[in-house]
Amino acid sequence: MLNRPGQTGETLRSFAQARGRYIGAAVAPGPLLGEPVYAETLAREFNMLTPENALKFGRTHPSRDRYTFQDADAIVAFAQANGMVVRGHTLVWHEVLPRWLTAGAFTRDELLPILHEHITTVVGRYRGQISAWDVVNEALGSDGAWRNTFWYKTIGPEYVDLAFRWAREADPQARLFYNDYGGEGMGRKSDAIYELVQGMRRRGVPIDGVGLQMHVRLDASPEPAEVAASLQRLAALGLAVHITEMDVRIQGPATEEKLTRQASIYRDMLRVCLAAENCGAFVFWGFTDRHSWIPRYFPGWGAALPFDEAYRPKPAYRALIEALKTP
Ligand code: 9MR
Repeated sequence: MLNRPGQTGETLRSFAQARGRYIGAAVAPGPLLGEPVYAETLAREFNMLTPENALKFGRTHPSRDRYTFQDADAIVAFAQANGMVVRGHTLVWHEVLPRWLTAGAFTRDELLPILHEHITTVVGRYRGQISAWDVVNEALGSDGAWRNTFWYKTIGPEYVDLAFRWAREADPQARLFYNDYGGEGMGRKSDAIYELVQGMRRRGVPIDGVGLQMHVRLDASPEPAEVAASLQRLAALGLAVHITEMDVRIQGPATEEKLTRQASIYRDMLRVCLAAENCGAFVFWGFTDRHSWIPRYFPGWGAALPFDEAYRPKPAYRALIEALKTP
């Protein structure tokens, strides 16, 4: 039988805290306010939260002259009430953009002040309350080339540097991250991320770290040694790393055997992070299989998180605890 967590005071949160690391989860306001066990589990197990969607451009800035912060405020208030820190996700991305923006036919000269105002308003509102921001998300494609996004097409690659400078001005205390997927190990994407942030450091752009998303599959996850090497070369640039969106998706029925293999992947990745001084936070993209983006985006896949649909800890949970307990 699985141990009920919490009874012994041995939680992800307590062990992570003891090691001076953050352990976090992406959260949605619906279950946070509507399902007591969701909120209880979060408060018990995590010391960092990331709003999964509530801070995206289309959510906070639905029309040109109107901002909405209700959902993000609820998540930030919950974090504060429970002594947790918040990762802000995300200021500049090519998805979840409102129509007024994408259909506005704005010129470069018009778009720059719009982006500046957006960043100043959103970061400024949570100044001192959001400890780290994913300033730019997924600017590079899977092949490592610039993604030809809404922002890139109109502004050019300088949008990245500008976004970081504006975010720094709006909250000098917040740690600023470039966040992307598929660059956790070594290879083309990882090299492209490295080169991007290396160039930013050289140009004096205020970047503090890289977010490695870590959306992986049971049958395809990065080699721990490669992730270690990737963390190491980012450390050599003076950059922190956060694992920002980890999940391990399983195809078909989640048998005991698959759950055991999933647990090893979680354990291995957390160990690599713990072994690296610059890896300060390890965040899951959700925490319960009851609320996960995976089944919606990958039909036939699921069971990607450390708690099952009934909020019971899975083998992955115990493997994570074990990794945190092992010096
Ligand atoms: O999990 C998020 C899902 O609920 C949203 O519908 C989707 C679009 O906003 O974004 C998902 O989160 C993504 C994150 O913001 C950036 N990295 C990839 C995540 C999974 O698609």
